[in-house]
Amino acid sequence: MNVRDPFGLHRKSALSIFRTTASRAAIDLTERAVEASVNAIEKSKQVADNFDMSFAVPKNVPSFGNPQRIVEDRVWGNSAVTSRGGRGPSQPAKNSGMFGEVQGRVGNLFDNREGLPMYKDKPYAYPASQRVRPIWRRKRTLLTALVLLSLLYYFGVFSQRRDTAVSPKPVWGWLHSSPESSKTADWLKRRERVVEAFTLSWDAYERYAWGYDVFHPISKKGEQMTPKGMGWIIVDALDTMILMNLTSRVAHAREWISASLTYDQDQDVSTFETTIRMLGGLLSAHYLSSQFPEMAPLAEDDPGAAGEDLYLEKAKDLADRLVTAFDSPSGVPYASVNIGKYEALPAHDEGGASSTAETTTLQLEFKYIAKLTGEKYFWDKAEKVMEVVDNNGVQDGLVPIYIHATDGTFRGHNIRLGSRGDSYYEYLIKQYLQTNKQESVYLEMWNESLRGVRKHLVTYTEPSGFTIIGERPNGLQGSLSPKMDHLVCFMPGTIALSVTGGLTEAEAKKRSTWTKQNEADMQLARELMQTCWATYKWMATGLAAEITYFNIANPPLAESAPHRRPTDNLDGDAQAEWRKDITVHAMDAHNLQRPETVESLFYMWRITGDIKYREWGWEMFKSFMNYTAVQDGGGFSSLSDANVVPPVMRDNMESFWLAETLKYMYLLFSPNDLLPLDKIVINTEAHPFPRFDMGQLFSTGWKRKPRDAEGKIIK
Ligand code: DMJ
Repeated sequence: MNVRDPFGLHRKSALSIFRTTASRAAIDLTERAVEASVNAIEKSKQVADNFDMSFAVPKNVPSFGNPQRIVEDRVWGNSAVTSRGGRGPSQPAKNSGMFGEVQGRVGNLFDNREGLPMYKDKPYAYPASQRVRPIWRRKRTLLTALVLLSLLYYFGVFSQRRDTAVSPKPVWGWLHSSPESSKTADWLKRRERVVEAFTLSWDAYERYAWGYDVFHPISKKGEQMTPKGMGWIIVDALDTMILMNLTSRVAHAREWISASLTYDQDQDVSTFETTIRMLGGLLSAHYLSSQFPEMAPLAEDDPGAAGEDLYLEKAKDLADRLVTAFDSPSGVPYASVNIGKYEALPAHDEGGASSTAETTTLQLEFKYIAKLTGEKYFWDKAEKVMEVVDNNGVQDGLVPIYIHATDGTFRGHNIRLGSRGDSYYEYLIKQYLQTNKQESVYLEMWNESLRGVRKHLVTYTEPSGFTIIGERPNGLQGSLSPKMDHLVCFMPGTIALSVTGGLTEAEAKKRSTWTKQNEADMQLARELMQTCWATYKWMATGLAAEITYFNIANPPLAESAPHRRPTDNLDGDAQAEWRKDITVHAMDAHNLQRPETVESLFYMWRITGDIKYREWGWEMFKSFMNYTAVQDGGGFSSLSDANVVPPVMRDNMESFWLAETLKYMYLLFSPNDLLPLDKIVINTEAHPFPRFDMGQLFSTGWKRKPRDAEGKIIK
């Protein structure tokens, strides 16, 4: 039962009441509605109780007499942010509505925010239950909503009986209207289409699987991953809703987090997935709601309000459980954690080794929570992993995809930028950016790796000359496999980000620091972006496969070799020459609604300003609308085969569809001052965090060992 909006979950009852006159059904349904109101009142009492619980003093509250805290207090006490009052008169009123008005101001807000608010500065003596309204107000809300609903009915807003009718897949008139040119396209209108897609998906989840971790949009069922659920979808999607200003949905999600989310569950969870999605989602919700109160404004989030630190309290609780993963002999985290028992567990396969990317894609999250809480152990443990990995002295910065938590050495020789390798590279450059470019060690490692990628993994396809990043399954001395996971498509955007640091290319070029290498790296980013786009265009649905193979020369062309370049226009018939370069195996033809290509399109648009990246994103979005929508208001599903029309549906909605894919679409069509790229860093699950200075408490606690030109350690 939904306290916020009783009609959200009891819509069927409410509709039927107003359709049927003087019938037994009407009486039954009226009774159900009354029962619903009573339940709502009961529930609100329970929620009130739970709110009390959730604002008990959190575990491991920092000691206020601790010297770390004194240093940080001084730093934060001086910051403009901590001294910021409540919402000022110039700020918009609650629910001020459409996006432009709210978000048009967001860019300017960055200018005045010099630091991060400090969680541990907050008093914990919150008054009890302030986030729950008195019951009489709940009743009034309920009655008002009933009256409104009846009016809507009589005005014909509900044209179908949603309780019984099986509605076909949604058909959007705009999908088939004549194409607009890039110049005349209304990008804000396109962005609204993205919001519509998001709300369709979210509302389906809310209706059919609320509180479940997994959503099957065709069978309209939910499933839990842990006994009481982890909020997998709710927490992952939360910051997208904040950005989209979907206030009532944010309120519902927040209420669930407050009342129902608990980590006291005897259950193993993935260290990596839980960190990037749940910890990342909570931290980013904390960031957006505390720094941008105009977005989806809720009184509970306001500075000084009882619920202000809800997301951060949950994040701290979760981080305390997850951090046990790092308690290995080497400091490299184990693959799983039993969150209820605070106990780490090695992987079940690969001799217990962890995935390299998984152990090195926790750092942004743990460093940010260290900064917010002043708890240095989060920082130290996350940072230690980087030292252990680097002390292996791999050739040319390219790491095998498994690593032993026991002794910190790599297992096997498989090198790739797809699964298990990808975000190791992503977090090198992002760690450098997160701390305002103060930790040059990560830039050095990123540059070494990018040189290694060019030298060992980049080649060109035949006959058209697409640039690809292949794999070395048997190490750098083995052959190059011309296989690219969709996951690799984070690279074009990340390369561009590394070149400009988040500035536009035009701005970066004006700086005296601009080099020929920067030029070459931007060119590589552009070429890879086109390749990723080609993997979409090649498919019958216009949606890329999970894995794509390419036709390459034997031996493969070196990155520096002269080569053809594909045409920019990838339209055309089935016989078009560029199609010969690509193969998709039947077993790889699924599309999991993954974000990496639109993520890169977003970075490429922001950095280069080339409108074609926005257009490609729009085309991709239309393909998702055309081919992944499901019947009866179920939202959207991933596909088991994206290379046939109609596609074979998979009956699963990935949480990153809401957290990442639609968020990047939304940002791609938004004005560029919404989350300026040179002020934030976005985690691998698309959760934005602020950049910050390390301050007096934090520093880089390790140095690279001396190494030769290939990156091997000099003994
Ligand atoms: C997401 O969970 C993250 O982007 C991760 O880094 C890779 N895989 C998925 C999306 O494809």
